Amino acid sequence: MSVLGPGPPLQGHALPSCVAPLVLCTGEASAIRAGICGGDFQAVFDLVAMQASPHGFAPVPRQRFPGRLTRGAVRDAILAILRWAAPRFRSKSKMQLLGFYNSSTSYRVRIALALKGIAHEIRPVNIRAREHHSAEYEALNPSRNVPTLVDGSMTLGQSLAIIDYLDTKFPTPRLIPEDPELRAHVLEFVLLIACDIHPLNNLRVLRYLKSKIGANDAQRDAWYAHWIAEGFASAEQLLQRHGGSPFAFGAQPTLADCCLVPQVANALRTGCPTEEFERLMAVYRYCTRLPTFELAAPNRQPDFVE
Ligand SMILES: N[C@@H](CCC(=O)N[C@@H](CS)C(=O)NCC(=O)O)C(=O)O
Repeated sequence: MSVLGPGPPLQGHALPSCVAPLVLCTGEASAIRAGICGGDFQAVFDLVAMQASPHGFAPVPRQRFPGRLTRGAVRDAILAILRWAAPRFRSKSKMQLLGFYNSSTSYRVRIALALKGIAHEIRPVNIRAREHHSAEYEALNPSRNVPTLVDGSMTLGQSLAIIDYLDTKFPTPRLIPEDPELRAHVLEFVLLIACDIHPLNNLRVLRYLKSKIGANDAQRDAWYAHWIAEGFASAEQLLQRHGGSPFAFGAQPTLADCCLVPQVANALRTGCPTEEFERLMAVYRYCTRLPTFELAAPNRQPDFVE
């Protein structure tokens, strides 16, 4: 008898399907008596250990689990996960994220949602087809850009405001650190990306360069590469001075990783040289191999096109 349901266990929006068999396992003493043992316990333990990993699903420190599996340890772990999961699934209407698969600001929020395991729906808005200029979208977000979060009757634009809202509502794992010094350095790094790099290379700016200033493709690409190179050089220095490992600022993911990964992904997609930025690239490579970050990647989104 297997206690794990089919499919990947760690998708934030699919969590109930992996919690359900665990509920079965805790709720039905008879099932335990009937012989959930050996490999099954190992499977539960692996799931629990993944949930408890530093990549942030449940507030269950990994070391709490003994090397030898006992029913009590597994039950405690499952209950901890359920306690953690309950507020995320209690509300009847899921949060909705309106965004575009290739938008780095939408990608920032998708990473935060995945790290926090918050159930949500993705509602694609095709910015290449100018859907963000529709009256319907403007009613939700007057800035006419993505992303927008809809949570019940509340709508919210600006990726950093959205992540701050999520961080306040679901503080585990915390993405904006509480420690004053760490928080200041994370925000310093984040604002460099969000205020100094990203706006210069945004779709509307690149379109304006071509349509109003008369830049050709090569000039537009040179503009893009210039601001990436200059911005990444500063970001690299910040990480070297204040950063950590394996995430940008140490053992836990923060808002810095939510912003770093999409910005590096954009630079790679547009062919900008990045290898000289060793710390940035090490963090990018580490993060993008993790299941949580993978869930948020552009090619995993419903509106993705090759
Ligand atoms: N500061 C905003 C920027 C949002 C933004 O510019 N999003 C881009 C996609 S990454 C967009 O919607 N661009 C549409 C356009 O430039 O027309 C945020 O962080 O949410």
